[in-house]
Amino acid sequence: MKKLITLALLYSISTIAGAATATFTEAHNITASGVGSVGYTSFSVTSAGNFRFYTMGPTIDPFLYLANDDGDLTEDDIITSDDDNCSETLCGIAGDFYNSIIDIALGSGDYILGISDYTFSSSEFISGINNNSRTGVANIVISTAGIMDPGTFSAGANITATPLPAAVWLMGSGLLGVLGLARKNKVQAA
Ligand SMILES: [Ca+2]
Ligand SMILES: [Ca+2]
Ligand SMILES: [Ca+2]
Repeated sequence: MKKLITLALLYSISTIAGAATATFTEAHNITASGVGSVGYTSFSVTSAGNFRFYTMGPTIDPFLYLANDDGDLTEDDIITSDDDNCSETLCGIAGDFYNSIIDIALGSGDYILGISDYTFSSSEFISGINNNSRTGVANIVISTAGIMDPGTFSAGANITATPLPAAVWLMGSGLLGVLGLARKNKVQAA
């Protein structure tokens, strides 16, 4: 699972009170089976607020999961999921079915979204492997336009989505490798 998480782009999101509502979109090419049959979008909330997550999948019937991202995706990380609750006005049609939407208040922390074609079980979300009858490009949209608690969200907020370059991941894993090597050498020298 760790491998899939590091393959996903990482976004840092902060809400700025009073700023305009913003959205960020990541496209996933949902394949019929194997790696690629589930799309993941990882993000961090740096400032607690209300968020909206929705799908735009014109050819698949999207199903969306939201989970805490502790680096090891397990069933107990799942916060919620949705299949068909997004209006066609907001999300468009989806493979003759409907898109998904999650409106929720989140505290600061790391999270992960997973999208695939219905049916999409929690164990398939965890494993990253689903067998899909519909395939194609589907978008996960992150927005601060969540309306779960409009009383505290009237001014809107701003998402600062900063995709972490792949080089940072490579550098990170390279650094871990160097550290591991250094430790190994130390043990051998001792
Ligand atoms: Ca976990
Ligand atoms: Ca759906
Ligand atoms: Ca499926």
